[in-house]
Amino acid sequence: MKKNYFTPFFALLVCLFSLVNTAKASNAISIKDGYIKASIPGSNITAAYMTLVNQSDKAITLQKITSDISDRIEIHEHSMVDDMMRMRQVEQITISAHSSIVLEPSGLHLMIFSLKQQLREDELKALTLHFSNSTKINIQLPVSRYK
Ligand SMILES: [Cu+2]
Repeated sequence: MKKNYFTPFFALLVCLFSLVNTAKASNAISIKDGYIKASIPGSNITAAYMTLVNQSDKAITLQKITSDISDRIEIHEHSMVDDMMRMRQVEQITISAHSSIVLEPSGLHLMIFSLKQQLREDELKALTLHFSNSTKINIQLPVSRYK
């Protein structure tokens, strides 16, 4: 019986290609100045902030955030409505080519709901950022004091 060499070879090619692709994609994005606010005792909600830098010549979209610390992390935006600070969920954040977007306390932020444990100052917590083109980036963010 003739063996089918094509399928495993093709699978290997796909694997190699996706490895190269991932490496390229993660060079395209870098995360700076990230931190998670320590949670206030008794509260299971907090927020994370960071600067998303897109060094590539294509727009990249942050679509989802996952982590062991919570099953519900949303992208939110603060805005002033009738002199009141409001918060609304946004589905995704698109970072244009060669530009960056800042997530900060007065603007866009990651809202972390249903924390599975209290987050204390100086801990490091892992988040996975899921971007368009199936790119995933794992980051470690320091927990800093709540203000
Ligand atoms: Cu929020």
